[in-house]
Formats: sequence, structure tokens, C-alpha cells
Amino acid sequence: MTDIDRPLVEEHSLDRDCTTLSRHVLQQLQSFNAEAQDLSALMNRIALAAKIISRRLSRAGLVEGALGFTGGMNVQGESVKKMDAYANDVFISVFKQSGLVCRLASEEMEKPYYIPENCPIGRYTLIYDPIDGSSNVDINLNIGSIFSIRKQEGDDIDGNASDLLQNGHKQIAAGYVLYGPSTMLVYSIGTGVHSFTLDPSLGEFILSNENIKIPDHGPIYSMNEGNFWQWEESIRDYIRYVHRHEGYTARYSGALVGDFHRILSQGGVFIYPGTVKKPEGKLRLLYESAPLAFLMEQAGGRASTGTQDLLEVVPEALHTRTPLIIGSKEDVALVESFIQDRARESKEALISRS
Ligand code: AHM
Ligand code: MG
Repeated sequence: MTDIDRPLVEEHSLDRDCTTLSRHVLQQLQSFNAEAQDLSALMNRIALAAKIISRRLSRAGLVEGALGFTGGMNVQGESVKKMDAYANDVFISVFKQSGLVCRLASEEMEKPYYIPENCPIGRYTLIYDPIDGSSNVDINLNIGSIFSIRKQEGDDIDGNASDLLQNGHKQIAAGYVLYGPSTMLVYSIGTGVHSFTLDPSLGEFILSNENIKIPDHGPIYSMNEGNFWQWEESIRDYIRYVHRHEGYTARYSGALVGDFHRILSQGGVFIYPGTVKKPEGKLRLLYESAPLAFLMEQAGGRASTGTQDLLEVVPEALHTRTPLIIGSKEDVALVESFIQDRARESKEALISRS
């Protein structure tokens, strides 16, 4: 590098150091209008929640109330971890002060949580999974938070939030926070997918990767193969295929955000299909699958239930589950092809019997 080049390089790296999340949102929207300001403020609030959660996680073995279970059960009948409850409350208290959000809906709450003082002006709903992959908390492995923002439609007089029961294209922003060796926030507002890394010395999320694109094909398949006995034959066909072909490698952490992040970065496919015990799979549409599907499509990948584009699915209820196949275009299509083959075979068998 010559001395003449040096100031330019320094200027660029300084520029990078200064690209905070709220500034990035405004740059992406190329506007200072009310909606752009709202989105920037909303993302700023999510970043604050992420920093508070990250702070507690980083000292989890040392502070009270970070490890273990509360003793309670959530609406899905799952045991609630102390971090689930803590992180859920963090999002609520952070958004109480935002003025922008009238309602929050999460994995940990049976019904949406209303912030009446915000409702006259709060035009948005935050839907979130406060701690995703919480079985990893007690063993100090990666976990995440997933979020989605939708505009509130109508005045929701009945308090049933029925306007939330619409497809994933209604999301105006989505993303996740990955609590790993570093804390990352990955988001999209429909203008590509961008990642930020928390710089603890600044206490700020700083832009680390812009316009992330997933390869059309990748080597990784990510699924819980312990469920083999519970899967439909089509999913077993796919697994037999990857076991018998060179070029595939399995990775599964038990925390969707981490597994998704790896797929987004390196290509491949994450699959959580229906099982005997959970015919619709385990993952919830509104605050797990749909936000990640929004990101994946923005990154040039695909998300499917196996028979339908994930973003087209209209949930029946707040906590509806769907099977999830998400990742590189070609890898998602390969899994779908096994599902279609089996569906065709059973249709033909039915016709020949009649
Ligand atoms: P959670 O939000 O209650 O933690 O559950 C969701 C998690 C996902 O992060 C992960 O992909 C999946 O459950 C793992 O499930 P399993 O243990 O059945 O493989
Ligand atoms: Mg979850």
C-alpha cells in the first residue's frame, strides 16, 4: 500500500466503524420520512434488548437467575427456562418505552401483550422468540433471539390480534440475534440481509457484512437425525440420498439460529419436518420460521414446508407450527423433489386401487 492509498483505506475502515444499526436502516431506506425513522428506532430498541440479554448470558454461570428452569410451563407445554422468562421481559420493558409498538407476541406468552399507553400511536407489532434453542443455555453453547415486525392492521378491538394471522409477506422487517463467541445481529427490511457484530468496547452493533448472499448449493444438511424413526418416508429418502452421495456433511447444534446462520453463510439446508409426535414439526411459524424465511429469500435462498412456499402459509393461530425446509435454492428443491415423488406414488397407488 502506498502512502497515497493509506488515507483512503483509513477513511473506509472508519466509515465501517461508524455504521451503526440505526444509521444503516436509514441509509437502506434512503429516507428520513416517518416510516424510516420508525424502523430505525425499532431496530435500535431490538439492539438494546440484545445487548441486555447478551450481558446476562456472558456472566450466566456467575449471576442468579440465568441458568436452569423457572418451574413453569409455557403455552406449548414446554418447561420454561429462567433465561426464556428473563429475555421475554427484557423485550417487553424495552418496547414499553418505544412508543411505537402497541403489541408484542412471543413464544412465551399465550396471548399478545398490549402496551395500552402506546396503542394510540403504536402502529407496529413485534413478534419474537426471546431465547431460541434454550436447551443450549445451561451448557454455554450458541443460542439466539428471533424477531419479526408487522404493521398493525385495524384497531384490534377484540384483542385477538386476528390481523397477525396473515402470511409472511406481511413482515416489514425480520432478523435474529446470535449469542455466540461474539454477539451478532442479522436483519432485513426487504433490502437485502446485513449483519452487525456487537463491539463490547463501544457497546454498539457495528456493520460487519452487507448484502449477504447464500450459495445456490452447499454441503451442509442440518436436521435431528434422532427423529429418523418418526419421519415420513420422503424425508428418509432424502437422508438416504445424502448418506450415499459424496459432498454432504451434517451439522446440528439444537439451536435454530446457530444452524440457520451457518447455512446462510456457507450454503446447504436446514430441515425440521413433521414427526409422529409433532405432525407439523416443532417450529412455530410466526416467530421462528417466517422471520427466517423472510431473511433467506432476501439472501437469494428459499424456504418451504415441503409442499408450499413458507412465506405463503397463513397461520391458524398465534402459535401454529409448520414443517421447515430452508436454505440454498438447489438443496431445498432436492428435499421437495423427494416429497413430491412420494406424493405422486401414493396418488398413483390410490388410483390403481380404485
Ligand atoms: P425453543 O425455541 O423452545 O428453544 O425450541 C426451538 C428449538 C430450535 O432452536 C431447534 O432447531 C429445535 O428446537 C431443536 O429441536 P430438537 O431438540 O427436537 O432437535
Ligand atoms: Mg424457538
